Amino acid sequence: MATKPPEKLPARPPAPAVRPDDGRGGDSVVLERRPQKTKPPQMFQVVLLNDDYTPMEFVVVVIQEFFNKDRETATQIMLKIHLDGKGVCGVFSRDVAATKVDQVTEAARKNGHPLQCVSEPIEL
Ligand code: TYC
Repeated sequence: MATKPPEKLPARPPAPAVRPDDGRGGDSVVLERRPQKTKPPQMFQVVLLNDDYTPMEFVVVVIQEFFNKDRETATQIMLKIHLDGKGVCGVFSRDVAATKVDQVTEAARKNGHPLQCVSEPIEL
């Protein structure tokens, strides 16, 4: 036996009242600028020191190989170190800087040169 369709549809909940935008920003979203919490990581410059014994050519090759400089730039950096006593070869994160120091020191030692390489935190 078929059921009779209801005579009246059930009452719908009333539509939410939508007020026209009054232009006063009542519903607008405000994005607040929060002070940045994470500081950028400390960076380190890798520095070569001058000495009286390491050949200029060896220093130029080291700067080319480990700091990815072209020959001209590497020569300029080497000459600056030779004249000023030290020079920056690159700026890196802590771990990468430490690896560069190890690689350069090992290459110098293997070749019998006293070349010294250090890393220094960059002050802000
Ligand atoms: N002073 C060295 C020389 O006259 C050259 C040199 C340059 C050495 C840079 C070290 O980091 C250095 N042979």
